[in-house]
Amino acid sequence: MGESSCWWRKSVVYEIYVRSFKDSNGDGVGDLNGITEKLDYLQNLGVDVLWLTPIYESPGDDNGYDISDYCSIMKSFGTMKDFEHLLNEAHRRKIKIVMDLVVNHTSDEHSWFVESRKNRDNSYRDYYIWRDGKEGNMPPNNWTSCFLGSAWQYDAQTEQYYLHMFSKKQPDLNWDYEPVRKEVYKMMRWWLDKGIDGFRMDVISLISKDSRMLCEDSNIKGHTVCANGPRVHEYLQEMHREVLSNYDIMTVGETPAVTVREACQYAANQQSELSMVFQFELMDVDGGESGKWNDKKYQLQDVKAVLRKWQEGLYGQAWGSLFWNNHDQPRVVSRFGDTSTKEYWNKSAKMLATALYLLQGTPYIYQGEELGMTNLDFQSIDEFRDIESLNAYQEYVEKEKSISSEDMMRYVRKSSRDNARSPMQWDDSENAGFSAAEPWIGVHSNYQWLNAKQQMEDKDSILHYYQKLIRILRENNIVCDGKFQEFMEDSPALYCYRRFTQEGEIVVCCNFTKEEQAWDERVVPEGADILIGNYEKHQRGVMNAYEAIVYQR
Ligand code: TEU
Repeated sequence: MGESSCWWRKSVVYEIYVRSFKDSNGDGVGDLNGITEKLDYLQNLGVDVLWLTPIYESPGDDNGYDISDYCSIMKSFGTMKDFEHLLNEAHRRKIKIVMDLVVNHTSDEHSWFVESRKNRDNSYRDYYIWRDGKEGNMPPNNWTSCFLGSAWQYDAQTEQYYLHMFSKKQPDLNWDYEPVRKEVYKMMRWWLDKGIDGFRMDVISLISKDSRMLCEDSNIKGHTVCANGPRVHEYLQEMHREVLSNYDIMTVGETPAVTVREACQYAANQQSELSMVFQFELMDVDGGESGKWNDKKYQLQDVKAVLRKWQEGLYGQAWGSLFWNNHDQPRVVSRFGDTSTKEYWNKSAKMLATALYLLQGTPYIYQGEELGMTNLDFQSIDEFRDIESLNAYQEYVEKEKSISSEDMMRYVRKSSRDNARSPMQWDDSENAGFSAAEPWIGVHSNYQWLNAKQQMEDKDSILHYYQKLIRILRENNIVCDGKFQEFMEDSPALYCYRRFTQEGEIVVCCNFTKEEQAWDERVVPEGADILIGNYEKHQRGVMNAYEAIVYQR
């Protein structure tokens, strides 16, 4: 597929965490018909593509990222008919649907694994990664899973260990075994033939394990060792040849621990693997992935350095994504903005969207971000549902006793994945209009004033600002193609850059602080107009608290 059909470069993606978006049948769990009900809302917002988190049959150990059947729908989400209806209704509104593809691992309840663990001669044995333990019945190496504990689980039935980079109910598939790849490609074609518009590929950078490393200890984390393994590009090129190249779709690779150089291979403009990468370096600026349970606050210079590196590194070579948060990350306005007053909350949420989405790359808006939804205010660990947070609490507070319960609660409220997973706040009725029943996870107590209904009526709302911004992102060639140049790189308060083509240029300036900042507006070209901003009146040369302003010539 040539570059000409890269429609996804001018698209705005909206991520839906299905379980928490809208419950249509009153069981406290979001579902497919709930999404269909809200398509008009999404069309109004102006997004082009919906990425649905996994909707397949799953025991739910990791909220659907543990799949037991790739070709059927999770019962609590609805039926295949409901899915087809959603797809049709979305397409009717010119909205595309991208599905989550989770093929680094399956659930241990998937029939392949049920077979695989039966005996060593089973024809599915090599679908997974089995190894003998080390002497003294120790795991083959010292890797830890992303959710803590060993990445190896002993299985008494066949007296071997299997590898799981995530929970022990998520055994890793063995991509070196050709039948696994064939099965995955077959399943992908099956979904594409139904008419879906692409895949978001879960931890796709981890699929190729270096077999020499599997029995070696290492002093870096297991999932970092596995990232960008020896045959990952070979497999993705094979997948592209056999499946992806036959459809006009978008593919986005979730690629933890990817370098700019690797990204230029995964998502090269020539398109022999994926449409774009989704990388996490920005999420590391405050401890993020490498040690999220802490109090660390970000520094604007670190944010700017990461953005600069990726803007310059991918330009003209490859394509990337722009995101502030997703279903695994805390809420952007709580993390990078200011929720201390309603005024600052409103202004900083708009400023953050402006700062990021006018860069080059496909924007990913996470449900509720367009309302400025905030981190949770849960008081007790019992209110959390996320396996990662619960395991960490158990490990550090209860087992190791290395963190006090009070500190850990603060860290969890800052970094837990559940911050993003509380129910979407639709209105001020009970359960925020998400469900008629008690939701599977608590609603944020601020729903009475922070909700979609209120913001639809309020012209100054974050929602209206997102609508306006999205319209610009979809139409503006400079935003899509322009080269990036930064001003005032060293400023710890202002983020200021220009994007330019031969056609014209835009200049963006954002104040990340509540203090007024002086800005030398000579960088704004003569005759430029204001394209968008979050203050009614902009005072030349002065950036107000959390002000964002964009000029275009
Ligand atoms: O996340 C993969 C990933 O890179 C994790 O390190 C993630 O960033 C972590 O959850 C942050 O705390 C994907 C999915 O997005 C996540 O929801 C799944 O739990 C995980 O894969 C396993 O499928």
